[in-house]
Amino acid sequence: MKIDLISILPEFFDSLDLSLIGRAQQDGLLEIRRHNLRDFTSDKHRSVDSPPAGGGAGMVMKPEPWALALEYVLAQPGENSVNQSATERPVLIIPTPSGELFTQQAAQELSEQTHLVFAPARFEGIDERFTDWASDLCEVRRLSIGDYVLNGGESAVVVMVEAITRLIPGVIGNEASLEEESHSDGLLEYPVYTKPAHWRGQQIPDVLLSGNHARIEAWRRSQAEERTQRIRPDLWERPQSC
Ligand code: 6GU
Repeated sequence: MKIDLISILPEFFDSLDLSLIGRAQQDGLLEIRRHNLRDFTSDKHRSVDSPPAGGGAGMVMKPEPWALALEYVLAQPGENSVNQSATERPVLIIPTPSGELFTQQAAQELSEQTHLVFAPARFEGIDERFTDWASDLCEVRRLSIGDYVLNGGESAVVVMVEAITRLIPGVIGNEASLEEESHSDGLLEYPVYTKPAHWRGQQIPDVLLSGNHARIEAWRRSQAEERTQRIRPDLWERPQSC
């Protein structure tokens, strides 16, 4: 998978070179490229924002630097082993608190794509005409990571890239763990324990020491269901995927 990140703060994404995502890049499973939006300006001050049409507080990002940056990343060929199908449209992700909710299902869908471009805005957002213009070149998705407001979309990009790329085969070492974690089956994950069996006056539930795998599985399922009903009744009421 090829991922382009366009921002006025490209250093924000340095954490993506660490740990499993860093390794996946070294292994050629993933190619993450960062671009400074200001490189696509032509004025002396490299300005990317301007006051909102119609007045009001804050500043709005001008569409032209974004359009030039998007044209640039779409014209770049992928490197060696990171292949891209010519038929598949790239997906442009615009992080915004006014977008649709980024869920595990969205992460799964996006993990099956070959080329993602992220356009995180600062200030009050990007001129809406950029989105309309870009939809001729890409599939555009406006996504929010939750019902709260961040100073800019960069931290949301780090969250989304991590959630998406860990679903690419080979990125995390232990693929089986993907099936058991929270949200993969529409439920929150069951509680987990490790040795020692007695710790500061608390014990591991007996069933986990029984060696009876069917009983252990049934116990975990009922714990996951109980936890989901108690902590996230909204998830419980939604139809479950498995
Ligand atoms: Cl994607 N961006 C910003 N700025 N705030 C957010 C968000 C995104 N998702 C939730 N809040």
